[in-house]
Amino acid sequence: MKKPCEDLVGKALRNSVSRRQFLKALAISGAVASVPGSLLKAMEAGAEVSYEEAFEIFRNACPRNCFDTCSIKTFVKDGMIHHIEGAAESTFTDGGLCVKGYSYPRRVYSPDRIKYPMMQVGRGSGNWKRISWDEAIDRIARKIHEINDKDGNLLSLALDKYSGNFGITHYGVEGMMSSLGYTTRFVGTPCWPAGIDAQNYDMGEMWCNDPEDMVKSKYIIVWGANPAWCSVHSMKYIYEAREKGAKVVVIDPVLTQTAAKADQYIQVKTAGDGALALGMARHLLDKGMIDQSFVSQHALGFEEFKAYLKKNVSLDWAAKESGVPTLVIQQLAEEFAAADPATIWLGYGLQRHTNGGATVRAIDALVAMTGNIGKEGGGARYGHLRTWGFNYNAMVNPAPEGAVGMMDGKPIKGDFHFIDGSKAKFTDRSMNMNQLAREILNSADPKLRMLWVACRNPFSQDPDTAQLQKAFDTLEMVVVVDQFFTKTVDQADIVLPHTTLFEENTVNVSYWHYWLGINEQAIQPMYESKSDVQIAAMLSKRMNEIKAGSCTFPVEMDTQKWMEKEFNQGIYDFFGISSWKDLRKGPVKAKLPSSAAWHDFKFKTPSGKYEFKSQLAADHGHKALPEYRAKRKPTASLRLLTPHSKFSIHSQFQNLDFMEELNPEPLVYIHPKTAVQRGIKNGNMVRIFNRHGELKVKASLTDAVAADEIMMYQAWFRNSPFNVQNLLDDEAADMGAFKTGAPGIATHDQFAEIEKA
Ligand SMILES: Nc1nc2c(c(=O)[nH]1)N[C@H]1C(S)=C(S)[C@@H](COP(=O)(O)OP(=O)(O)OC[C@H]3O[C@@H](n4cnc5c(=O)[nH]c(N)nc54)[C@H](O)[C@@H]3O)O[C@H]1N2
Ligand SMILES: Nc1nc2c(c(=O)[nH]1)N[C@H]1C(S)=C(S)[C@@H](COP(=O)(O)OP(=O)(O)OC[C@H]3O[C@@H](n4cnc5c(=O)[nH]c(N)nc54)[C@H](O)[C@@H]3O)O[C@H]1N2
Ligand SMILES: [Mo]
Repeated sequence: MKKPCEDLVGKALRNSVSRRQFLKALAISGAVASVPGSLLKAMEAGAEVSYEEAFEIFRNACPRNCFDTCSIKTFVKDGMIHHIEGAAESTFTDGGLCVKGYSYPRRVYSPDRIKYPMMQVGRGSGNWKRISWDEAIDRIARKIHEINDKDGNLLSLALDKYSGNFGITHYGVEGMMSSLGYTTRFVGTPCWPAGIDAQNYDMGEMWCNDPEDMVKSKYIIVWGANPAWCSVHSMKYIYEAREKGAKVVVIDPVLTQTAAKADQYIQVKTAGDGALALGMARHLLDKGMIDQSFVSQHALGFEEFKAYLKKNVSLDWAAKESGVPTLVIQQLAEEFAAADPATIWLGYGLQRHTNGGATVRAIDALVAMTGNIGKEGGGARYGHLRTWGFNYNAMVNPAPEGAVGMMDGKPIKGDFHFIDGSKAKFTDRSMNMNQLAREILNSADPKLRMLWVACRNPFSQDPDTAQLQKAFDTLEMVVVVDQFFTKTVDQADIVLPHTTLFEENTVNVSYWHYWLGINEQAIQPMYESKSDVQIAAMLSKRMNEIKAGSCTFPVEMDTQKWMEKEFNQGIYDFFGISSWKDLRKGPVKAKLPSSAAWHDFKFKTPSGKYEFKSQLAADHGHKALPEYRAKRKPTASLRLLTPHSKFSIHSQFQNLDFMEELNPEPLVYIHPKTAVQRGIKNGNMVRIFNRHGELKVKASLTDAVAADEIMMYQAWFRNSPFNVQNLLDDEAADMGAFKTGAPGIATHDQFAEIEKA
């Protein structure tokens, strides 16, 4: 029986066993690719084998869309990955990985990987046939030329790319598109847009304290985030703060693993958090527990906010709307204001609501009025992009001579946005990534003909499967670049095999911590897999062979050279290195003048102050003040939550054998009261349905969820029809368009019915 790597490696690290024992443990368990026989023999005979010398060691970085962006050390023998470790040089990664991270060798060497370019005869038929790279690229290039010849432009060619890999060189996919001409781009993100806009209105930028400085906090509220699963490396700072006497409170509709580890858990009514925050603010006003110097010196509009609270917010109202008793609101507010410093971690789950942006503004206001902004150990922690100042050279390509970005004599409106929302100068057509199905179906002048999907799995991650199927059925060609036969690959005409992180070079930073690391190619690409940028180069070559000058992307691509080109003096200075080569010795941390965001109180808002009252927000159609915004009206009797799982990152990892052993099947979590009313017993198969679709899954009874809610973790179980997206619609969040080009998505404002199957 295979043992999960996490247990073994975790145990080895915890017990500080010698390296030799550690190796032996791994080898004996069969948990990783086999140990070379000679090494094993030597170890068994007790001979001294130098651990470091036995392997070639490479530096890697986990490129997943995750707070932790771990620094990895990869141990290679005879061209095979023997095992991986968290890099000890990063105090954040601290020598350990998460359960997903330790399963990486299973991903690289999975027999399920896409091995060659393939063509599906009849989309959705499963009738795949192997084709050569030349044939695959030729078919794609010819289709692009055909579109250009027919339409006179490439606006019916669209790109859907998001977070499968955040390695910087992967922005070369966007570069490939712009080097073909003006196309259609799906912009925005499903992650965090409402909160980004909210923090921009309040402070002029999304910026957060170094997570490592949470150890300095005296009071930590984790509000709608689940770091015990989604940012495991942050938990050690929370624990350390607690050991030093800090109180930890978790506010979440679900009693999560993070909540289970806190001093206090507050079960809030989903989407009622804004009322809770404003109720706390009102109480602090009544108690006079305001940081007068902050609100008078560094803030704008506090008097107006005060007037709003006095007129519109009562504790009874806040209690009713949030489901949190008035006494608890009072206690929480007083404790938070009395502690110095106190901090709030605002999760991304918290803002995937029709009122998510307004909620984030209300919580920011609470942190600001208690004087916790700009303070080490304080802060309204959401995310940052301060370390992302690369060259993005693979992305910066001019359109070919004569490329058309205009229609009917009118410029095509819309801009392409980088991950931080900053605008590039393309005149592509933008469409909302969070409404992919609707946008494809509604597209006109020109109607979308062709879709390129990379680092993205819409059939697993986007709402309304039925609608998405209809939309894909209207497309003339779908190309997917991926590593596994995902639900989206099922709907492709051509699939191109992509390398894993161990088979290419790139560079990685985080949107949470302040570390930088390179990702070196540790092994030869498996099978015929290639990196996104290499694929772009092949396409460019063929495009130009067919018609010279039709693509400006480089036609040769060495991923290491390309990675090197991402660095600039700004990055070197910020991280205190003189060359990217220094990163071969391990990851480095940015040289921060303070661990606190906004330590100099120079906010980037129009007024230069913290804006309780934001004219910009008002100009964008929102309230100027952080006012409460009512919840979405239910469309079925139970609220449906589909948050992130411990065993997967979205559609990645749950399909691996290790994960199936740990987490063999999907479940729906349902409160015993709700189950009794419907005659459902623990382990029964149930049907969950609403106006969009249905699914069948096994019930697990737990009072960790509220009686009026049900919960399933989103994940891709291979060989299973399970898909939470069957039940979701594409309702937008209130904010997000300002900085990310499209509003966020109200993933957690969804509703469904449940019955015994
Ligand atoms: N119901 C529900 N839906 C959600 C969410 C939720 O909470 N509930 N969360 C949303 C959030 S926050 C997010 S960020 C999105 C994530 O949605 P996606 O960005 O689609 O995320 P992943 O499933 O991680 O990755 C997509 C694909 O990229 C592939 N991939 C990995 N590496 C590479 C590479 O280097 N190149 C290429 N070409 N492909 C690669 C993976 O194999 C995978 O199939 O999902 C959203 N959808
Ligand atoms: N293991 C693992 N780690 C991940 C990911 C993953 O899929 N798996 N995904 C990565 C990505 S792309 C992202 S965006 C982050 C997400 O990281 P998190 O924000 O930590 O995770 P989510 O699951 O999106 O949501 C967090 C919590 O929000 C709660 N929530 C939902 N609605 C509300 C509400 O109205 N009020 C309150 N108070 N809470 C609410 C959910 O119950 C959930 O416990 O994690 C990253 N890390
Ligand atoms: Mo996300």
